[in-house]
Amino acid sequence: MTCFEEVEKMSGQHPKPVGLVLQYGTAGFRAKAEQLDHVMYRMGLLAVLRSKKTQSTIGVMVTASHNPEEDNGVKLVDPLGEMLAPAWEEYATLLANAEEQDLKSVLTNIVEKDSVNLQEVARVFLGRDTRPSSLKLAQAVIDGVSALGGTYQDYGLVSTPQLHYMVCCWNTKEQYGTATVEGYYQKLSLAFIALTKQIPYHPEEMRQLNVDGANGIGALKLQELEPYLEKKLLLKVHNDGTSGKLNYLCGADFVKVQQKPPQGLDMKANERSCSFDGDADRIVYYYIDESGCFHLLDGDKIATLITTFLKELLATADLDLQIAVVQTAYANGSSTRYIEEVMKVPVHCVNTGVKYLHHKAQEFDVGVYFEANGHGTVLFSKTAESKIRQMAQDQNQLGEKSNAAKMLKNTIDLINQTVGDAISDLLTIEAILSIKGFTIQQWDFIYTDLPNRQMKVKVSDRQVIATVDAGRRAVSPAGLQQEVDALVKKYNLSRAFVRPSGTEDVVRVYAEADTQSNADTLAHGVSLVVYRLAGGVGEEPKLLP
Ligand code: G16
Repeated sequence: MTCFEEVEKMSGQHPKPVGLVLQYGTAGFRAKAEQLDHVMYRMGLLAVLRSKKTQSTIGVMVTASHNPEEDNGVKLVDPLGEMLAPAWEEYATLLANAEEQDLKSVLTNIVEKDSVNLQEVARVFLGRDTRPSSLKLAQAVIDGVSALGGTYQDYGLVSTPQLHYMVCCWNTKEQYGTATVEGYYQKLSLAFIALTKQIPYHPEEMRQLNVDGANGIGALKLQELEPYLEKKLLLKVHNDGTSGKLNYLCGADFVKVQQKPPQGLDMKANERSCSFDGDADRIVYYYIDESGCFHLLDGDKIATLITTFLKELLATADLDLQIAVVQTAYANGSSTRYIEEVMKVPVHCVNTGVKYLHHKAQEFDVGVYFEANGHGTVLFSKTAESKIRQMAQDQNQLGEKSNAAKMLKNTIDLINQTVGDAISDLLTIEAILSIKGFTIQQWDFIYTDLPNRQMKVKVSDRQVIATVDAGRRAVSPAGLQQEVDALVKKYNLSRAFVRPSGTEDVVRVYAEADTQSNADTLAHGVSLVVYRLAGGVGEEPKLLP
């Protein structure tokens, strides 16, 4: 029996719902959990082929991240912990949508087109989030891996960035770190403690941080991490999954989009708080001031803080390394202006999706990338990393210069360079605030966000909207962009765009303007245009009360 015969035999246990068509979107497949069994099985197959092709271990993460608990999804992780290569995203889509009888020929085509040697061994690392559906779907992935003769290691409940980290560790023969969850905690906590070692213990209230775990995996993993932190940081984890529902009225996406605190977190004025998303790859910070006003510090503010810190250290260490920031269309206009004009750091705008930001950031010695939604990290080129490590070890370097190099080295070890990681970002931000002696208010005051609003519009087929210019201009349906432009002209400091989501069945609308009321009215006006010209379904979009 050939290996594909076993695949076909097993595939009967993972039937594809008739007529269902899915696409490998912004971050893998996302759909209602009950529609995904066949996709998981087939992604197990694809991971085996990818592993044979790259002669490396491949990661498969069962998660729908920020989506509602009823959804699920899958993200594939390439050898160095990056997102799956674009050509293989296409294979993933073809495989997921193949009818039962065509499965063998789709697999054969991939093998031939990419010259996959089926005799190679294959190894897959598997992880899952806390959704009730994830265990069963992870079993479907295992069935796929086994049907094609691959081996697997099941890490069970892990955050998405932990799985990325472990794939990278394993494939670099543990040069990047030890490929275990404990190895991850050890590496990050050692770097955090080393980075903050010159700072005396701050009073308890300054070391305390409220964390909204979105009732997901991040809450569990933070509780495991805390003992490693030697009380340098005191984490108060809320929405830890013991009672509430995943991502429901909580989590980074809720806080960012709604611009209000999550439920289940009782904050005192000026207390530092943050939210993770469902698979702990995003983080946003916030606080409430004495007058009860909510202040959000999103991915743009995080990018600004980290870039300021790194730029100062590079200058002190006298290291001539090129630093740049990568953002998307959702970046607040004030942040882009501040980074370019005040900090004099170049900013690049790319399509939404961490895979695009990551790729762009690889072009620089130090590439800081963050989406406004809190998804991001820092990449150091090989040259930058070796220059920094060399200087940090150099016994002849003294004083400020040597100290700066050591801090840069510890930052490299603290940052998860494989992908945006809420836990690693949290520790980096906390270390920087502590070193700089910044309160969250001082961080917030670096620049003032332009008021903005995001809305979602339901349409019958969101693919009727096509965009260019990093998602900032719509080229179809006809007339849509002209109407958006006309609305934007009515307001000061205004900007708006629409794009189809790659993770939810909606069209996203973003608007910013000089006042909150103008941003809200503009977003509403644009939503109505989308509803009218792009086949809106259900109720017309409403202006926020
Ligand atoms: C994913 C991607 C992010 C993207 C977000 C929303 O996040 O990893 O890069 O910004 O989806 O994408 P879209 O606007 O296309 O729906 P997550 O945290 O859900 O994996």
